[in-house]
Amino acid sequence: MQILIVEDDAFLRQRLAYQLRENGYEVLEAENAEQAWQHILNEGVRLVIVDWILPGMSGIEFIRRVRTAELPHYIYIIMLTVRQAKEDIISGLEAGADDYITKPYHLHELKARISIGERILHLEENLLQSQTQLQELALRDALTGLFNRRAIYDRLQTELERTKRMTSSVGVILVDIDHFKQINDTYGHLVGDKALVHVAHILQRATRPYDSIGRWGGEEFVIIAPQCSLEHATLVAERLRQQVAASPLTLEDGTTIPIRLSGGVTVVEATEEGAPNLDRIFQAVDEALYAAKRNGRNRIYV
Ligand code: GH3
Ligand code: MG
Ligand code: MG
Ligand code: MG
Ligand code: MG
Repeated sequence: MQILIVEDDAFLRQRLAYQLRENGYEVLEAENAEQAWQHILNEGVRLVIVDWILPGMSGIEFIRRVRTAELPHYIYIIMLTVRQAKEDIISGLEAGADDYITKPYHLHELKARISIGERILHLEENLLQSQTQLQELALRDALTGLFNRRAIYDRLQTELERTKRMTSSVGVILVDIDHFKQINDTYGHLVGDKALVHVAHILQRATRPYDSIGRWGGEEFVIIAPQCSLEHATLVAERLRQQVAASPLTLEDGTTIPIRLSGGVTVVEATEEGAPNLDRIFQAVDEALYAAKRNGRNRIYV
């Protein structure tokens, strides 16, 4: 834990810095508010002990600046000052200080108050972490770990925006497992789930890291391939079909279950006028997929 001491009295500052370092803290020092502000911006300081009376910007003004700034993290601020009138304490806290200690300070008490700050900062850290995890989770399909339908929609939207600037095209592939219902009916729903996870892994392995793969519906998967011509997208889809066909699902008892895919492919050209309509794109791959189904399955159509 890094602590920033903002104190213009060099003797006081150095003594406090020494004491805190002795107690295992990493300490940064600033002799005025401007220096302190730079430390916050550049060093990612999270806990500050600040004097009230400083040359230039006062401790109170500094606190107000921190509180009104849009910083990525909360800054825990302890005001440490000789001013001990009730109204001063109130002003300090109202300006945004989290705690207020008067000089001369008692080191043990100061350390106890620093630990309050550490607890608050840890709470914030945990909160941010679980928020990030939730946001990531909200993009994923629970069974396969692939992107879900909404995330794939967003990805395609983002790719299309990028495409407008880069004059490249985006390939969109929709694949659907053939006669998947039969796998469920013959081996049960759990094995059906295994087959979905199995196919998801193959799709992930067989595509480029910057392709986005999502579960579009029950046994349908979408691949968004940036910077990809129609020819190339068709090759990719064909490769996926072949790899799935060549990798049957093997159960624990040795049973092997062949899996086949049908697929539809389309490409969105960068030259296309205006913002391409996402629904129209998915309609195009859907129609291609159903043509592949009608014409015998286990094949890719454009
Ligand atoms: P087709 O070749 O025409 O695509 O035939 P199909 O049997 O694959 O297609 P159909 O749409 O008739 O059946 C899809 C099946 O997928 C029906 C549904 O119960 C099953 N399904 C959908 N989601 C899941 C899932 O999460 N797990 C399992 N095990 N089955 C699912
Ligand atoms: Mg001072
Ligand atoms: Mg199917
Ligand atoms: Mg069907
Ligand atoms: Mg289907």
